[in-house]
Amino acid sequence: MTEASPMAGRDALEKPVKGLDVARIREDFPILAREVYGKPLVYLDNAATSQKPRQVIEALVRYYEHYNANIHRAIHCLGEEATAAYEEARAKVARFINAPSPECIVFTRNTTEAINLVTYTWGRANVGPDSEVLLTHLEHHSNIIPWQRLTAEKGASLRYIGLTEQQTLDLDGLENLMDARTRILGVTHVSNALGTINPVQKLAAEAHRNGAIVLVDGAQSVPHMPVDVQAMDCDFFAFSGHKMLGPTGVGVLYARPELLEEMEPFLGGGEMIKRVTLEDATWNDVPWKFEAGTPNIADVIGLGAAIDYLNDLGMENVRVHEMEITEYALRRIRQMEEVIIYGPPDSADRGGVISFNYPDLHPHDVGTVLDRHGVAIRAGHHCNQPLMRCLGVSGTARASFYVYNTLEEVDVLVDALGQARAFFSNDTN
Ligand code: C6P
Repeated sequence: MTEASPMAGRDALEKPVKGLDVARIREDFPILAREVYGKPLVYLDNAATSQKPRQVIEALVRYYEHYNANIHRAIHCLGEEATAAYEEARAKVARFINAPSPECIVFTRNTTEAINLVTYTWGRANVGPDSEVLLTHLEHHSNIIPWQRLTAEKGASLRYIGLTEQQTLDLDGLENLMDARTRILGVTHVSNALGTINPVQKLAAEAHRNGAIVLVDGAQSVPHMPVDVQAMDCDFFAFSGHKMLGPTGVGVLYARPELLEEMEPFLGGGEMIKRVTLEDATWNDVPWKFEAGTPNIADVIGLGAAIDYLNDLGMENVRVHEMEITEYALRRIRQMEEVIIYGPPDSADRGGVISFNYPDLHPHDVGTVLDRHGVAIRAGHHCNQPLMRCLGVSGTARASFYVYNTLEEVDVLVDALGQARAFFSNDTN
């Protein structure tokens, strides 16, 4: 174990984090004041879910205390206020990802449900026995399982773009990866397991040249960098509010308007209809055609507050901050000779995610020791079992950063990693 002392490393590597006033930001997050096992909480599990600022929590409380009502149906004042706030949140989401209009935005429960909506509706109508669905080895299970189920049901084939040695997508001969049978390419914008940022714009252009459409899983990009779905030229784009300072229970599906128009509804019930007889029904306009039943009103409004918060910070600044934290963490962890780091070497090619392992320690054991030092990371397969198989490991330890993380917290992580090494070395001696 050759770990440098955390503070020595800090002196050698310190670089002021530009872009965000992190001390001020931290004051907005009540949970960051708590301790875990008597140590200050160092929350580095942001790829799983982010913490919530007071502004988002207060938006939820304000809704429940002042204008809690069902939407789109009440003719009273509370119902009108709730409807306006819900639809305003839709408009905020649309502006945040530069969608052409709020009608392109469907609220779901999460990224997973958004992708399932696509496979159940667009997929069932457009994928047949002669079709191929193309995914990548970097996909989260959410962007694998729904396609496995669809292609099995339809007798279609499922293919994957593999990885280079640098654990980026192997796009050599990209033009040969797709052909006229390829109906859709499903690709994650940023890998939750490795942090790899994929060239989604280039992939979308190639897919369109082959007559295929593109679904981008944006669960790990929208919270962390500016996203422009029109510039990306994707057809579907899915993400979750809870990873971007918003409440759990709200996800988003962006779709090109003409696709939403031609797609059948996902779930049936109230809200998604225009006219119902005992025999049949006609559908509501998009996007409400896809939002059956009472939606998650409070949490959608909470997501709107999260977007306000991120807009105030500026997504360019968020990205700069995370790159600096990630770069610093990569340099510090690289000083620990034994630790294997996965994913692209350069912080410019990755989001704020670092996956790593001690070759002889189980990531769960490392995570448990870190937890005792107040450091929350994720350990395991990160819902990427096929990718872990490609890497030849059962799992990794993963630190993931966000707007409130500091260089000092990276030092605590590195110190705790050293403690984990020492703890298990003693254990085996
Ligand atoms: N990844 C992680 O710890 P849901 O659960 O539907 O909000 O998000 C699913 C999902 C889809 N795609 C990507 C790229 C993701 O990272 C996630 C969620 C979390 O990495 C929980 S497994």
